Amino acid sequence: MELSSSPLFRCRFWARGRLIDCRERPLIMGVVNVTADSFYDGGRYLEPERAIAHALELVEQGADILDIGAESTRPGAKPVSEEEELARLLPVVGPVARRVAVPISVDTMKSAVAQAALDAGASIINDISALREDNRMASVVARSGAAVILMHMQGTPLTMQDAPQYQDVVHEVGEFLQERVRVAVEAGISKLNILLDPGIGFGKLLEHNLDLLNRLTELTELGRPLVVGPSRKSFIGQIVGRPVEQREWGTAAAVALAVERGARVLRVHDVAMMADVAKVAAAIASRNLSSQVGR
Ligand code: HH2
Repeated sequence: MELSSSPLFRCRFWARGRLIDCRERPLIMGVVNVTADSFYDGGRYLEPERAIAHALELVEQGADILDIGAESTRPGAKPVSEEEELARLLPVVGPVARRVAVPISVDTMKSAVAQAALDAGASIINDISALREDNRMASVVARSGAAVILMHMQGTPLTMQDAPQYQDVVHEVGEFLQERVRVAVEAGISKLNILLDPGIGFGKLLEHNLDLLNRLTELTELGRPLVVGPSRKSFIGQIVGRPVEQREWGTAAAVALAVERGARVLRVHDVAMMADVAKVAAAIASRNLSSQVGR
């Protein structure tokens, strides 16, 4: 992995002319799933009014960014058509964008959906395929000046949990993300608009998720802000033996340690709770950092 000269916890990115700074504290990205089948909140916010109300509530609770998605990517999920994704997203993104000041991210792998969401006021594209699924995505992002989250995933949501394999998961995820940054920059996306995500639960066994979180600091060497999304995922269920509705405490542990190891954007369902968890973890971790760099 190529080492970057950027300081350990540096975190700044541009999203359509807006500089978003997460050096002082990590940012909380609140999840809004306008889906029927998401693994935790599927079906709850499929109606636009409910999704909009939920988005506004998450901002009230302290979300720094909203991530709105209309296609579940849980293991085994079936892809949603472009028409369906647009029909779910568009009645939500515009009205939310007009009513909140926080940046809106859209979780999509389709360039036409990304373009429509940007037109409706989104400024971050969260592409879990890291620009591999749709070859027009890079140019849509580049032209708009949006920020983009490039996430690691082995396989596709339909098959990714069948038999994930790695020699050294942290090294391989790092190499992959570095290569995707290169591709994005070559397509005209500024490096300053890129965020990176190890893709917790995407083609990974328990041990892989644990290694990624445990050695997250190594990925900070890529020199871009790290997004981490452990919220209520099945690796937590495997450890605590609890169903998805009862995984908030396990999520809190993952969020705290991810922050301590350099995550700067935490993608979570439970915004109020995780905002406090992240703040306390960051306050403790920054004392560490101060003594290391002599600030
Ligand atoms: N996780 C999910 C979806 N999108 N995007 C990024 N960048 N990182 C993640 O870890 C991530 C993501 C899965 O969570 P959720 O949206 O709650 O579930 P579903 O895919 O079933 O809608």
